Amino acid sequence: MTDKPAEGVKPYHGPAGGWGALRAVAQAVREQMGASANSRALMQMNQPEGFDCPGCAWPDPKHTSSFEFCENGAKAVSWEATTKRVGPDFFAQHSVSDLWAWSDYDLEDAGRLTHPMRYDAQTDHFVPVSWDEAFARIGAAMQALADPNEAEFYTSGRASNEAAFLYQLYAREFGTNNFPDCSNMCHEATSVGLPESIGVGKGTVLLEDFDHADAVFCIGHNPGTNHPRMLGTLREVSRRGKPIVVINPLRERGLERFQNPQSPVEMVTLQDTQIASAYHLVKVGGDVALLKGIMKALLEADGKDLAAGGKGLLDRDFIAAHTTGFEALRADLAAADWGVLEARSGLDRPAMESIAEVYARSERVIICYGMGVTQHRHGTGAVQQIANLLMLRGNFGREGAGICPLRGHSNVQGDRTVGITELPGEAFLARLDAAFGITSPRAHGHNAVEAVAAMRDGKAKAFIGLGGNLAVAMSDPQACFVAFRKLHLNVQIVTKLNRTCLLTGQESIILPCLGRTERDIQASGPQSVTVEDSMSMVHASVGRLEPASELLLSEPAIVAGLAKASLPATKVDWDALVADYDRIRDKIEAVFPDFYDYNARVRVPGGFRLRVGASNREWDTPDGKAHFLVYQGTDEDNGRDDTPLTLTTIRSHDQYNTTIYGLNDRYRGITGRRNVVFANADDLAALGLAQGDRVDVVAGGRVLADMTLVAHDIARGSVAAYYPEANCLVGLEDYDAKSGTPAYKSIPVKLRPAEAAEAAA
Ligand SMILES: Nc1nc2c(c(=O)[nH]1)N[C@H]1C(S)=C(S)[C@@H](COP(=O)(O)OP(=O)(O)OC[C@H]3O[C@@H](n4cnc5c(=O)[nH]c(N)nc54)[C@H](O)[C@@H]3O)O[C@H]1N2
Ligand SMILES: Nc1nc2c(c(=O)[nH]1)N[C@H]1C(S)=C(S)[C@@H](COP(=O)(O)OP(=O)(O)OC[C@H]3O[C@@H](n4cnc5c(=O)[nH]c(N)nc54)[C@H](O)[C@@H]3O)O[C@H]1N2
Ligand SMILES: [Mo]
Repeated sequence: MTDKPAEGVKPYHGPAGGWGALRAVAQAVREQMGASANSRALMQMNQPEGFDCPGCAWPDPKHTSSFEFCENGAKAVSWEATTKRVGPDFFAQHSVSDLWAWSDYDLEDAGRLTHPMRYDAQTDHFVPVSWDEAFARIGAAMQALADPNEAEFYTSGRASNEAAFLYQLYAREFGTNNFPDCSNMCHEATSVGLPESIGVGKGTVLLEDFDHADAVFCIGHNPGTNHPRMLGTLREVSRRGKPIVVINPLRERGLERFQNPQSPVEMVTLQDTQIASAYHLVKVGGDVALLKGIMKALLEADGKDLAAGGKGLLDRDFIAAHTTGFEALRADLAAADWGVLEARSGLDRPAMESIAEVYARSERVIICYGMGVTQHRHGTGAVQQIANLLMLRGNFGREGAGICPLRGHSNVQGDRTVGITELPGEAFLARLDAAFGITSPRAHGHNAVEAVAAMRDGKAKAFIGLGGNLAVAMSDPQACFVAFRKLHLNVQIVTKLNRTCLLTGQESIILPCLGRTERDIQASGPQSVTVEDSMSMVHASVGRLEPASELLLSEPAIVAGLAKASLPATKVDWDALVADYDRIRDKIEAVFPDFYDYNARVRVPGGFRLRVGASNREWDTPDGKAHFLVYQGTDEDNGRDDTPLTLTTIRSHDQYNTTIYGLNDRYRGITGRRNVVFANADDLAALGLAQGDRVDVVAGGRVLADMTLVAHDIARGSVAAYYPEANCLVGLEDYDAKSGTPAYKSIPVKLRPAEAAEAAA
């Protein structure tokens, strides 16, 4: 079969970054902000006195003096600082049924929400409502619940520490630990897996460590799109001549070549920098097998070195002094069969040996990883194999070495730190109770999957979303839609309209809030909020733009309003806390001792770092040691006989999770469309298919209909499609049993000619 040209598909051969990135920023700014004064906002991003970029959680260089350019940060800001507005007129014009037919892109592109709105079922329109009435209606519905555990308190990771802390206080005083959180769909495998391994569920490196690393491994993340400022860091590693080993089923442009928009020389001379020194196309879902193969090769090489009279390749002092479980790991690796590891990982033994060789010869190694590792049925196991690999050579707690999970939302890590968790520990709850004179519930609550299941089963009746778009982000949108429509109360605290807002139940209310970029003035004057990045650095963020509407309230103010209305006998002085966010920070400090001198330390430019024990070889585990942990077998998804292909879901270059900025995916050569499936040309040939063919993607009884095939540089046996469109292929029950993370990136599928295309023919 020969490949047909497919509309909107043309391979991209340039570097990431460069003039293409600058052009894309100019276009985003023009479309969303016009010539408005808000364009200045871009220049205040990630400055000591400015606001924290809502784009990602990659840290800022210590002494940010000049604006650090980032295409996708600029898109995120212009999307929030848009001049388009969605107010009462908009809702009078469009019924909810009409809006439901709009695309996710069109819904958010309509602009910033300006008024609190409530759903009127008689007319099928959202109608304006005063803040007082909105709070009163919500309070009445919350008080009408038979049991506080019928309420779900969802958080998306943009909420500041201050907003998130008040939110968890509200929910716990109300009486539940139901905290479904975007983290449950993201790095939960890290939050659950790393504490068992090293005693802390966070990364252990600082940005400065990249200046000292002798090798960097990048497993399952796509920084050119999702953490663009990280490419500047990787570029420096590459220019120091240090290897960067990439493990990813797709050849991602940003991990191959980068033209730094910060470098006048590269921009003017059109030179670029090579990023990956070796690029291994692992099979989708094959990371556990690959990591085991690398460790097996390392142990074999170590044995040979010892036999030849060498010192061996392991850090035996570290293993003896700091760890348990080494012998069990060694036995598991010895028993692993090379043939199985090769089949499951898609890489041959020499490839795995070559990775082990780079690892063994590098004194100091950092391993970075993202969603390609966590979103599998074995996500926690894969994270723990990364920790094992690092421990074998003592790559924890020294300069230039450690583990670096790439966090998603700009404050997803901070939200967790200040108490957004469905599994709270007793010590924390006791301190919270003492600080406020309340009695928090002790029973553990729902995570994201459990929350949707409870709503579907009629056990949860109220949902409050502090940001996010859960019904679209979660697995199985059809099940989510049914679940949300059963609610007695659906409250969405958001900046823009999205599909979850349109899932109306008995009482449905949209509460518009200030964004990061905007001024937040309370009784005591202008306020700052604080956030924690991927490297546990806490710093302040101050918005300076004119709010999108004078009716907007800040997230802390909205949470306080909800709490007062839902809890007539509340013990908390909500108004005093909201009047001056320093008081919220004082309370955070009272509950979390790591935040000592919070208000003073956060006023130092650059902020401060929270303690991460493992960064100092202090293991906060029950026995005070780090643990090698065995993963039995390889994984259950790959190489199933009946499903020849495994589908992974990925982000395009023009989206922020469920927010679709545009229809292009520049580095993957896609223009003007998202309904494509990337596949290996040899797999297509073997299946009698070709690029340009229209297919249905089938996973059991689930179908993603009428997609166009694109031949791509992707591992054999692997196919990829965009999130969230492909979420209909993932069942609510498809998740990692240890962490609850949905298996968005290991979906066994088959392809068949599209029924729509056949019907048309
Ligand atoms: N511009 C922009 N920035 C963002 C976001 C956004 O949507 N847009 N989202 C934010 C959020 S919440 C998050 S969590 C992060 C996400 O950042 P990433 O973790 O980079 O997210 P993904 O696009 O899901 O892609 C992960 C990468 O994993 C690879 N991959 C897929 N399956 C596998 C596998 O089985 N094994 C391996 N080794 N690799 C695999 C894919 O090819 C892709 O390159 O980015 C954050 N930043
Ligand atoms: N198939 C598949 N599914 C996935 C993933 C995947 O890789 N594949 N990734 C998962 C991951 S990593 C994540 S994190 C989730 C994301 O899940 P969510 O966090 O629920 O989704 P977002 O798309 O980030 O939320 C976007 C909405 O947030 C609101 N918003 C934006 N800024 C603000 C703000 O400042 N304040 C408030 N209150 N609201 C704001 C806007 O109204 C916008 O519509 O999706 C998960 N789903
Ligand atoms: Mo995420």
